[in-house]
Amino acid sequence: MNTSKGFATRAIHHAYNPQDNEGSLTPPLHLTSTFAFESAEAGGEMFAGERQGHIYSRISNPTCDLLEQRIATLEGAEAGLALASGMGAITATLWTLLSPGDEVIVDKTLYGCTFAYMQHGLAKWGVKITHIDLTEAENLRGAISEKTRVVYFETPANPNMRLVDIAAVSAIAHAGGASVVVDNTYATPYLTRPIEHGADIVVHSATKYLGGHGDVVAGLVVGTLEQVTDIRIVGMKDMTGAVMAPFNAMLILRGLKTLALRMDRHCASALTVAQWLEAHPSVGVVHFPGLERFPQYDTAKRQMSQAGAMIAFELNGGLEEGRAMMNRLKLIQRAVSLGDAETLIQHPASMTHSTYTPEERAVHGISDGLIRLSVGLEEVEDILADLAQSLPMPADIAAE
Ligand code: 3LM
Repeated sequence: MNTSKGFATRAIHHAYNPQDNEGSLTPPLHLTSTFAFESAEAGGEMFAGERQGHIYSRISNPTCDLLEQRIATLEGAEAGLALASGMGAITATLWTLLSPGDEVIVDKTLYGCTFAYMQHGLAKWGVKITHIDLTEAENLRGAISEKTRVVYFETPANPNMRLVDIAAVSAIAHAGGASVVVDNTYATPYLTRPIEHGADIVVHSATKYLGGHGDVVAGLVVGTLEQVTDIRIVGMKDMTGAVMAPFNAMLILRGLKTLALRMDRHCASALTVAQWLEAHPSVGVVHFPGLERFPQYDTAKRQMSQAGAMIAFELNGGLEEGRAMMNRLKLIQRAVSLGDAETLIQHPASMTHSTYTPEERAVHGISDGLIRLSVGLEEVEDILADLAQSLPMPADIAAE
């Protein structure tokens, strides 16, 4: 692992030398499903794990392999794995780590499909899912038992921006014999590297900031070589088949080259937008780790190099006013997903988190009035102008 060079340099160069490929500056795209063995014996040895090499692209592929090495170095991990989607990464990981009778302790808030996978999927196969408030790491001490195999959380959490102290939770989880899996989609390794804080495995929806251009669905996992090999062979190859297409690996490799540059711009604009929203008379609460009033501002300072570019907020007029505001937007696009060049807005309760029942949303801290904004790469003045023309002023509300 070459960690002597800086983050942006490794995102561009790590593990590739053009001279190994006839000078081709861009790494080759290996569009192949299968690989020819030099001899019958060599093929047999590869299947037996006695010889290195590619066998079939549901197990490994050289283009995906380069991406796997890049994400591993950026996260400070030993090894990486490329999968078909973020959900492919999460499910392949958990199908590998868990058996019936095991328990997973998860934070109160999760992305909607991760919540559905756990509640409707894993639970059906005899895995106990226990939600606790992991924003207070000490809560884990009372909840963990010898059945707890995995502690799982997102930080910041989708959609309400809760932060989990990775180091504090990891220390308690490890003392209790559990592994820590962190979904680092919102922060990206540019802002937070969970393994440096003690986590064991990191999962990503690479569909978001890592790809960065809204043109590909993809997922990644990093951990030790042993963990990643298990997830590759059990979770990816056999249990889900959720393998990344080599072309998609190229798109993510391209995205990674500008990750640092894009994140700096995303984060600077989001801070401006969050401060502007906080000062707006129609806006109630703004959830953004870069605001001093954010309840976990100190955790953010310790764990994130910048506050990210996702903002959740509520209007004083609640859901009805929020929907009307979303419909008045002209530049900002009404769409789920995040981390794209375009600024995106969505309503979690009816969209990304509609996999929760209304009662579950109430328990898990996802209010009906919450609106989620993914601040894009446009000129921040244009983003603010669109928000300004769409947000009601108190006088408008009084007149309605
Ligand atoms: C979304 N999120 O709009 P894919 N982990 C996190 C995520 O936000 C997501 C995944 C995993 C959204 C997608 S909602 C229908 C659209 C924190 C995805 C899953 O499988 O690559 O989509 O990742 O919040």
